[in-house]
Amino acid sequence: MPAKTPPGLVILTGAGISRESGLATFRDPDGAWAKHRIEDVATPEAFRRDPALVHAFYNARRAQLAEVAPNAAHLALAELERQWRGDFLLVTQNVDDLHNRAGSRNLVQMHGALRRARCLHCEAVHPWDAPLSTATPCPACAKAGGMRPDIVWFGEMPVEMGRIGMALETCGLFVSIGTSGNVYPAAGFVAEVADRAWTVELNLEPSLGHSRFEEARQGPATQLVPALVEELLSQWA
Ligand code: BV8
Repeated sequence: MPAKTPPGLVILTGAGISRESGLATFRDPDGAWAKHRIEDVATPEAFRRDPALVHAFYNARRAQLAEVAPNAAHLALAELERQWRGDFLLVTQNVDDLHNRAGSRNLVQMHGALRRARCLHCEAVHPWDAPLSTATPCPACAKAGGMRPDIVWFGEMPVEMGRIGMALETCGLFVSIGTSGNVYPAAGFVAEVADRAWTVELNLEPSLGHSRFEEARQGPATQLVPALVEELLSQWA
């Protein structure tokens, strides 16, 4: 009797999964936004108003990536993807590169990536590790003044929403990890799949949307995620 094909699996992660790697979350008391209001650094208007402040905010976070590494939660998700025999998609709200470095491949960074820059003059996108400023010339069109982080700010459309929508359409398992459930459209995914998928939230504390999940487990990601991966793989080996 062939083993049953596992259901489609969609995993959503937020800043909480990177916390134990040493990256600040957004809304925790010591979070990245404790020092800045969202309106001052993560909107197109903020960038037009004070590009130097916005560049400084992202330059600091980009530079920090060189000092951190994926943790046990990131690595467990990469292992789950390698062994999962059904459809698998990892959707992250995070702009750090820790899932990429952990080996995740079926990965969508729906809010963009710190290690990419985009030119407002010619729309070219470039891998980017250096600091950005208004003086930075675009490697493609050579014009300065238009280089911005390739990050989705508030009021901007998240990327690959079609691919995410298709995965949500057919998933039977939805796992949310390390997100407060503040930001849409990501915070709305659980409601989209509730009628057809088993839904579980792994978070340090109950998120805003915890009651929408069939199960909510509290604890640090580096403990809860490897345990859930082991559970899923033994259930669907
Ligand atoms: C859009 C890039 C439409 C920047 C980010 C009213 C209602 C509904 C929606 C809206 C509304 N008003 C405005 C909106 C839309 C808006 C929105 O949702 N606003 C919120 C604030 C209400 N959304 C948008 O604008 C989105 N775009 O809607 O477009 C559209 C349609 C057509 C055409 C054009 C546009 C775009 C949103 C993207 C914004 N960019 N990031 C940057 O990174 O600097 S969002 C930002 O928040 C980050 O990506 C972050 O990941 C994300 C979500 O935060 P979390 O990841 O959840 O982080 P947080 O700190 O909040 O929570 C961490 C959690 O981890 C906590 O619960 C904590 O307990 C837990 N934790 C901590 N340690 C651990 C842990 N868990 C486990 N283990 C641990 N060790």
